[in-house]
Amino acid sequence: MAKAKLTPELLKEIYYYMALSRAVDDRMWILNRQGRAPVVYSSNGHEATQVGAVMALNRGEDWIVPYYRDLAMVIAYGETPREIMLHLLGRAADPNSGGRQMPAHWGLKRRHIMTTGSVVATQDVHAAGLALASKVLKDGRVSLASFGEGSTSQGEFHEALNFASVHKLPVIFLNENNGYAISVPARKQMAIMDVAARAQGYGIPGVIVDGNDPIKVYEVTQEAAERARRGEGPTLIEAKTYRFVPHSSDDDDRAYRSREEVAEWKKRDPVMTFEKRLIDEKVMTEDELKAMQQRIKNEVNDATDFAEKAPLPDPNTLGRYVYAE
Ligand SMILES: Cc1ncc(C[n+]2csc(CCOP(=O)(O)OP(=O)(O)O)c2C)c(N)n1
Ligand SMILES: [Mg+2]
Repeated sequence: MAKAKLTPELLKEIYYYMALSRAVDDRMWILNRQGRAPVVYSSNGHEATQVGAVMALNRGEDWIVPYYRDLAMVIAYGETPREIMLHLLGRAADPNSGGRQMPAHWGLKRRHIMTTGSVVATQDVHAAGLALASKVLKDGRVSLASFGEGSTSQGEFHEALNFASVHKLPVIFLNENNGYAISVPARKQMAIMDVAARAQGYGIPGVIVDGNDPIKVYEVTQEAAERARRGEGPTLIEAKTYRFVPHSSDDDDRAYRSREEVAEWKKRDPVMTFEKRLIDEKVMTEDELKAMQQRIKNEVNDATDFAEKAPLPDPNTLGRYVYAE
């Protein structure tokens, strides 16, 4: 793939996906608090990392193996707000799992989004496997696995990096380091400061990037994708970011982090800072921005209404996707 230029169109598209994801996310929390959605996992705060990264891929062709936190990533990869809401509300037409999986277990064949496993870090070995297939098939595809810093203490993370580096597989390991694994701070999770340092053990590049800047994430991912396509093997990217909301709608983060810490990070809210930058650098006018925000509002309302009216799965189909028919 030729190196894509950071055109105004691309910058606007990046902002659009970030803002759309934030709006979908906010709506999901409201539905949960109203008792209409069972549980919510947010990408709130991670939008720059997730959107910046996948915009540097050949979207819908390359494979992504996301984790529960990746709402903004799957939206930027082509999963529509309607499909997201069908999944959240467990409707029969949910393309992720036909309403079987709990929310935030992504999987969309049409867009090459691999099914999410609940067991953290298994996505790393899945991405390595997909990359091995691409190497054998010579299909030119890159795979990307994303994961939290807590999961890099799991064996699968290390197995995946080792296997991928030995076989020089076209895979990108994207760590979204938000400093916490539910309530466990990173300093209690690992004896080093940076996840990226773990790349040294496998002889591959370990790159640290500001995860609240979508352009920086875009650039390092583009470089990693080019390296992968040249047959030079994997890259570990560590995007330093923060989640603004509790781990899930069932968590209370006041128990383990101060309000001051959250407020400090919020000054660098990726959606707000990128919006300001596009206005300051005259990529967008205030009117254009307002029109885009209105379009987003309409999309979220449409998706919510659509999914709420959609039928639940027929109980007679309970065994589908589990047993052969
Ligand atoms: C192997 C395994 N252990 C524990 C869990 C329960 N669990 C789900 S998410 C999570 C925290 C993961 O934190 P991190 O990897 O930092 O990702 P974040 O949620 O912060 O993005 C844990 C412990 C799990 N799903 N799988
Ligand atoms: Mg984390």
